[in-house]
Amino acid sequence: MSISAPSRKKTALICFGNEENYGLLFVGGELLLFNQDIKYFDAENDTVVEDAIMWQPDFIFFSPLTRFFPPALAVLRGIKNMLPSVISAFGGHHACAMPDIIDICEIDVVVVGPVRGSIEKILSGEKGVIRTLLTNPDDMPMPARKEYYRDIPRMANRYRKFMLSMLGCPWNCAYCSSSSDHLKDMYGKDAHKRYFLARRPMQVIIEEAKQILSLGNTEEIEWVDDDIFSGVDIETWLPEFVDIWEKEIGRPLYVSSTSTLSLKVSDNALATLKRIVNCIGIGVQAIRPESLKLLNRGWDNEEKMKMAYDRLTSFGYAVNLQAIVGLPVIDPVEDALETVKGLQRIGPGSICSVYPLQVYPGTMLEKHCKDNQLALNDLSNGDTNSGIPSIVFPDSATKKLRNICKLGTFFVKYNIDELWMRILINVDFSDETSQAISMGKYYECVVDRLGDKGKDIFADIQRGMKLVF
Ligand code: B12
Repeated sequence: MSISAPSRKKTALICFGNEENYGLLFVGGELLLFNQDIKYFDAENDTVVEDAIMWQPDFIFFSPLTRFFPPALAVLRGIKNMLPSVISAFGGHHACAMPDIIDICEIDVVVVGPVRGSIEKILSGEKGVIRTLLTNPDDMPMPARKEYYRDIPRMANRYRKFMLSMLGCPWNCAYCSSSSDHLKDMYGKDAHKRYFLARRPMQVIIEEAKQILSLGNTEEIEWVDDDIFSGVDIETWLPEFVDIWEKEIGRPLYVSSTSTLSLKVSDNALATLKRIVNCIGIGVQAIRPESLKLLNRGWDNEEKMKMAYDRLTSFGYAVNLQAIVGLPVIDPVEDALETVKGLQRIGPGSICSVYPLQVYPGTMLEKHCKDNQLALNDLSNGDTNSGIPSIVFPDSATKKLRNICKLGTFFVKYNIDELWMRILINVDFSDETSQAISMGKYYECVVDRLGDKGKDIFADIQRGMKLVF
């Protein structure tokens, strides 16, 4: 891409959380194409505001998920207080679903859509909501990982990195910000197909992976396509991808799918993919048919989930079953226990993760909660690791649901009897125990995927991150 060079300015990119801020890496990459000076700042450091001010940026860019929006505002206000002329811009999932955040006086620009097409406008002083065009995924720059790791070195040696080939999802789950209807509402049906359901070019993906390997220690890559088996080209794309990945990258992948598509994909594609994948996450989400319907997953059922689990394990895959509890039903705790018992039937002894339902802006569930006047819990901040569901339930139910999220991995892996599940979900865990359980859960997942190596990696993780529990 050739770009006429605007004058060189300084942009601070503010990163939240313990994981790579993938979207903001692309934004940095785009700024580099405009020959801009960029620096990433780690908002997990208490000194982030002072650090950013000291660098005297002209622009500050944010890409917070909903969970990080309040802390992002606090950092923004701290910086603007000392540098009132700095221009702030927001993008990413939360900003795209809530462009009205432009009414917050410290926010100067909100970008709805890909970064491509926005930078020239921001640099030339345009303010307000900037809507960019969705062309196709070729329009993505190379992520600025070199600069990101230079500025936030703790991320360079994180054992797991993230990559994707497809930006959107063919499914339409009620709780998800990347559900197809949500994206179609925002950008239109054609743009959804052209941009979100198409793939980034293979050589670009491989170049990105090579860059990751050259910049730090990486033990696995989480391939964050919402459903690895989606795409009309899947039967030709997968074998080509596996061949190149195996030859040129060689790191194991952790991928995600659904029962439907892992039953539909051919034996050949499944056997081929196994060469580079060590674990597949399968979204079970709920067991009761009416709960699945509420999540807009009426197309799924326990029989299909079981068949998919058996098929995947017969090809040698480790499977991580995933479920959501805290649904807006009359008896959320019973619903959750039925889900856990379903996980035990589908994958006895399997690794699983049980998450509390979070209600994100722009989703069908958000509308459902508004329409049905369901109150949302202030203590739930959009982070599933907190274990607290978004919807307000009586305190005793919230506690049990939180315990089900904490103990779900243990209940399923060790096939705990219902009697004991019912006893254990009543316990009041101290913070210390709660953290120990979260660590135990994390340990089981990492070791399940990476074997003995996972034990060393887990020790590193414990040293390098603040765990949310
Ligand atoms: C990759 C991914 C992850 C990775 C990396 C997360 C990260 N911090 O980057 C992992 C697996 C760690 C992860 C974890 C979580 N995730 Co996640 N994740 C995704 C996924 C699959 C892809 C997002 C992505 O990177 N896309 C590719 C990039 C390039 O696209 P993008 O972010 O939209 O950015 C483009 C534009 O928006 C624009 N842009 C973005 N920011 C900015 C800023 C400026 C200034 C400008 C100009 C432009 C711009 O430029 C980019 C390139 O065009 C999405 C689902 C999906 N398919 O979208 C969920 C998703 C983003 N995750 C989600 C959630 C909730 C989480 C968690 C909070 C879950 C939890 N555990 O509680 C955690 C948070 C962890 C953390 N500490 O950050 C939600 C977010 C919903 C919301 N409204 O907040 C999503 C949409 C899935 C869902 N359930 O709805 N996630």
